[in-house]
Amino acid sequence: MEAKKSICWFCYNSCHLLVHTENGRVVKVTGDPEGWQRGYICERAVAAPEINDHPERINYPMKRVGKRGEGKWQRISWDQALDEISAKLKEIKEKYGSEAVANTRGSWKPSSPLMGRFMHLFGSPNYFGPGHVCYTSAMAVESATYGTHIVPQLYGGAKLALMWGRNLPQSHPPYWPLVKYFRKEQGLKLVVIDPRKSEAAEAADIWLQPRPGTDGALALAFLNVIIEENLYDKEFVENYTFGFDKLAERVKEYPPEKVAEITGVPADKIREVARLYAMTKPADLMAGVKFDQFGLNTSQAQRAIACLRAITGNLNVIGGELVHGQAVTGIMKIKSDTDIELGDKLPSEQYEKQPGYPRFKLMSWPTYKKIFTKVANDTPNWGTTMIDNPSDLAAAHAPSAWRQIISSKPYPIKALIILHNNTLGEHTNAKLVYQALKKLDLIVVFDLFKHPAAALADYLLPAADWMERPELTPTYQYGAVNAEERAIEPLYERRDAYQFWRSLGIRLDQEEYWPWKTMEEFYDWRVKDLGMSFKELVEKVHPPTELFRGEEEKSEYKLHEKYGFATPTGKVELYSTIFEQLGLDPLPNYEEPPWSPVRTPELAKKYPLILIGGSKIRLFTHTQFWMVKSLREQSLDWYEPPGPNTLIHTDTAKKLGISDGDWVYIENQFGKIKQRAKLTTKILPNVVHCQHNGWLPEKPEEEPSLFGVWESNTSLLFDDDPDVCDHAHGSWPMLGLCKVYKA
Ligand SMILES: Nc1nc2c(c(=O)[nH]1)N[C@H]1C(S)=C(S)[C@@H](COP(=O)(O)OP(=O)(O)OC[C@H]3O[C@@H](n4cnc5c(=O)[nH]c(N)nc54)[C@H](O)[C@@H]3O)O[C@H]1N2
Ligand SMILES: Nc1nc2c(c(=O)[nH]1)N[C@H]1C(S)=C(S)[C@@H](COP(=O)(O)OP(=O)(O)OC[C@H]3O[C@@H](n4cnc5c(=O)[nH]c(N)nc54)[C@H](O)[C@@H]3O)O[C@H]1N2
Ligand code: SF4
Ligand SMILES: [Mo]
Repeated sequence: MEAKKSICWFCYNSCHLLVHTENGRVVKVTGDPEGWQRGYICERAVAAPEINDHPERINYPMKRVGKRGEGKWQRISWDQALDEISAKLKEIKEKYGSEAVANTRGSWKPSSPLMGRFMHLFGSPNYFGPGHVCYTSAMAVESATYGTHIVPQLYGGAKLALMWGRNLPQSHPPYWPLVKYFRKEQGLKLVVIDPRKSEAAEAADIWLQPRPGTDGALALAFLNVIIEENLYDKEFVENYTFGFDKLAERVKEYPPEKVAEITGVPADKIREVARLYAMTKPADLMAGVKFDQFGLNTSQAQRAIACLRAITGNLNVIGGELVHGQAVTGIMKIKSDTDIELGDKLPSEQYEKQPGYPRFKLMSWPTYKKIFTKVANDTPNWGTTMIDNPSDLAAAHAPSAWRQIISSKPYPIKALIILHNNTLGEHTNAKLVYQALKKLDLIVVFDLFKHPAAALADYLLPAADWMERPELTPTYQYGAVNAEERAIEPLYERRDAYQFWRSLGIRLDQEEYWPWKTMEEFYDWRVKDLGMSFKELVEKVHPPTELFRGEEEKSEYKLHEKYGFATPTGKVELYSTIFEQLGLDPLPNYEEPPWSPVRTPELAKKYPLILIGGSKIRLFTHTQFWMVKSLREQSLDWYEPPGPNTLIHTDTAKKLGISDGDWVYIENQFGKIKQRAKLTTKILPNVVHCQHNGWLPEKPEEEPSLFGVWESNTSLLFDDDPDVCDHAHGSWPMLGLCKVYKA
């Protein structure tokens, strides 16, 4: 048996693991004691051998033979698949223009920039994914405020962790032991803000329980207290911020008493946490993904916490938050995502065609090019352009894209390449996505497993998983580089994403841009400027070190003292001139969620409970792994016969005549799903929380079932109409109203 060092991509936490192999097969996976996470491994990675050769994996290219969704497939060769797909893409391009070809993907993967490269060379700006509701929108707002996004420091050196809408023990399991360690060794205090008493909340020194989606108001009240009580960092505010007086004026509108009414958090608690955050230095305000999912108020809530970090002097200090461009100049010798993506190859008239533009300007190619890149380039000695994955930051707006596929207005979109994305399980408004999928002339799915949207595909292509491909990602988190060779050669006819895009690219006149035959050769090119090969780099980075953090950054974090911030004013913009330029409110404000007891009281009479959901579960990654037997067996939250659970307060359930384990309908103006009630006292009495599984892999593939995607999928209960999306970047809401009753 041989132990190969590897990096897990079952979720973005990127744990360093040892993959034990025998005769080219994975037999066991364990945590790497030399890894950044010091040997930690979660249940999903323990199940990796089972996932690597799971009977339901896609192992060969398959072509649809029956009608779409009929479940009839024929095995074909890779060459046949690629020849036919590329011929169809060419035909669509000639008939409708290159923008008629689109791509959707799921959570970011190291291969994502390769998609950008293919699409830019092809001439289409139409790629979209969950970035709007998963950090990228926050990164865009941080970029407008600070010049680039922030880099978390895993709480090292922090005295206070403000864990806001985030539940580390489930979503970032390798970090949780670190938090516990820092609590013991460096007296780290923990404040958790969550409508649910999560595991993190159970362990907290202080737990605030706001009404879902009112976090923007809470942040404004914190700003109010900190400014009114003179608790801000005067030196930083004076020298490095722009628009403090205007911010001070604005936050007068949000005194704790008023915000207590909005949020349900008592005014004295608001004051207590505001004071604690301002006075405990350094403090790390780690906001979770919920901050990207409020709908209308999302960007302004993100702005409010961006201002909080700045005025309390927590930027660019150890234990606070680092600003990206200044933190990692040392690893800039590795070809970046921007270098890979070749965004400049896409003609500017194509940028403007992105669905969602010009309504949602902040995340768009024109803003990325004309504002962000320009400011970064104009700021001397700025470590990097403001962000390293432009095709994420400047992605098309998915809700607008789905609508455009259906209407063909202002121009048709005819083909969709789907990569690592459970499209019907993950995207809000699954019914609309379904209609859009049915309209397409070509659907290609490149994935590990057949998911509900894959059941509607014309071609299914087998993807290699992380054990079967090499890895190279500069990780800003700890100034190191993740570089590992393949643990095993891909089984069956699976291929890595580099092979996939290259073999399509060379069939579509892109040969000169794909000169490297393998992913390893491509990585040799990426690390060339380090003066070593990829293989040599792999040997050098064990254990992962701070090798690539420049000397300057190691000794002195406060680089803004030398370089300022890459914003139009060169300062942290509490008053955002970029928002102003884009016709948006330059100061943070609060808006109610699209549907709430306050905004839509009539609707709330019909649907009296607030619906949240989708909190991450350690055993699963979103809609993934629900077919993995060993993981299901460990899941105490999952009922058999199959049923994801809905958390409901015991008192509320009693009033509704619901007992623990009962099948219940969760219904609202958008749809109805069935889950099993799990009674708890750890949630607000007027809030219910639905588990997000998205599908039931054991159900039939054929329509109308599509792997049970219409049964318990929370995406059926949220809407993504552009009118309920955030004004600046268009992120869509993942909360709403509902009623619950026994099925
Ligand atoms: N095991 C596992 N780990 C994962 C993933 C996974 O699927 N499985 N996914 C990864 C990905 S892509 C992401 S984005 C991260 C996300 O990880 P996190 O940022 O931790 O996000 P969630 O788990 O969605 O939600 C965290 C908490 O927010 C609370 N919450 C819900 N609504 C509100 C609200 O309105 N206000 C506040 N303040 N809190 C609210 C929930 O009750 C929950 O406890 O996890 C990553 N890690
Ligand atoms: N209702 C609701 N919707 C949500 C959320 C929610 O909380 N509730 N969360 C949102 C968030 S934060 C995110 S990030 C998105 C996630 O959206 P997705 O990333 O689409 O979600 P997953 O369910 O993880 O599906 C990933 C797909 O990638 C495949 N896959 C995994 N590894 C690989 C690989 O290495 N190569 C290839 N080619 N395929 C691979 C899996 O088999 C699976 O089909 O969902 C968003 N949608
Ligand atoms: S937390 Fe688990 S699934 Fe995520 S990278 Fe680490 S080992 Fe893999
Ligand atoms: Mo995410």
